[in-house]
Amino acid sequence: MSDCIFCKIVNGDIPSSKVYEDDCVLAFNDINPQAKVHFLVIPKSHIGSVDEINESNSNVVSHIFTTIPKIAKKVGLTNGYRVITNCGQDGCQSVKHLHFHVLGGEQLSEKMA
Ligand code: DGP
Repeated sequence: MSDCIFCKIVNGDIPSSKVYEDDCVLAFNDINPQAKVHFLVIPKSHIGSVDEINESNSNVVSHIFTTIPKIAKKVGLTNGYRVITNCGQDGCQSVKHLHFHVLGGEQLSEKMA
């Protein structure tokens, strides 16, 4: 998607602080961190949100969730972390490219909403 910020990060048109990359997944530090450690994990192929996950693209989502614990270990999240994805307007999704926030590095709030 030519007008998608995260597709531009995948393509290298916008710089990012990468924490992990493979053939189908990219993880990079959030520009506006909400915790001591806050990175985003995205599929390289454009999926708009959780609402667009289906039988034909869910393999990359599965891959993301097997990759997150490996990245978490790599960046030192040994005491737990939180994984969040915002979806659509009510979910306050600002970037319309599926992404999973991984937050940690400190005790997080019990509140999620
Ligand atoms: P969400 O509200 O769930 O759509 O979160 C989008 C996140 O993306 C938000 O925490 C800030 C982050 N973000 C937006 N633009 C950029 C960018 O250009 N670079 C990086 N590293 N993060 C970005």
